[in-house]
Amino acid sequence: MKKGDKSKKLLYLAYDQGLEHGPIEFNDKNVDPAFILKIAKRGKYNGVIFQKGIAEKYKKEIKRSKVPLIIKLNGKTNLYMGEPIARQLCTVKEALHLGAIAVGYTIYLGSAYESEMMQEFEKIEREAHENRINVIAWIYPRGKSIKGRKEGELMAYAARTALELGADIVKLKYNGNPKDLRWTVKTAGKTKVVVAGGIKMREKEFLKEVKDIMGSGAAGIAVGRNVWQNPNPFEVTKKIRNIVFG
Ligand code: FBP
Repeated sequence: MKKGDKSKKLLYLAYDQGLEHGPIEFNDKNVDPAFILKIAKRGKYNGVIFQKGIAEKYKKEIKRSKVPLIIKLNGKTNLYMGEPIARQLCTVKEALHLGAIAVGYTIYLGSAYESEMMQEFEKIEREAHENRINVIAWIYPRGKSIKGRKEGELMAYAARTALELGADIVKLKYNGNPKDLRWTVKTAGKTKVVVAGGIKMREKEFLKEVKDIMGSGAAGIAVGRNVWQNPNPFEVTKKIRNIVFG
């Protein structure tokens, strides 16, 4: 991806929910990372997002599929309680070794541990850029401090934080308001905005949301559950592609 080129559209397939939410979200088919790779390959996704463990264990399948690999460098389970923090679990060096074309890292904006995550992110970013790979910042406002703050404002704050920190791409959650997202994209400057898919919704509603997201100037989406929980992941991918690249 050319730095600062906001015109290139992006479609990523996220599959780190096994760690973040647990296998409760999977069925007999989508529990298998090899099936996810099939969706990503056939759907010509710009990248599939895995944690290090899956990237290691399915190295052969990933290589064979030729799907660009993005490794999420930090994470946590949803059993953890307290102020949100996700620490680094994989290094940039390991990700490069596994063939990653980009790395991702979550910062819980507003958390009592925000500064720790920002500092870890900064080190990762420096190493990634030295090695000429992109860094995607998942920026999710969370924790006690954000209570009472407007979602739209926080979304724009997340985007601006990503720009200030030097992320190439920011992945954030959409508040459902296209006007707020338009402003968010502006605040991100040369950092590209991709929107997370969120909890599984009716296909029609989800596609409408993707239209709004793209209409607001976002670079694309990084979707998980709304694709691999869909009974027809290949079909819904085609529809999403038509909106994102169409
Ligand atoms: P979905 O499209 O399934 O929502 O995935 C996007 C994502 O950012 C994943 O990468 C991650 O596992 C999950 O959402 C985290 O969601 P949350 O922190 O809200 O539980």
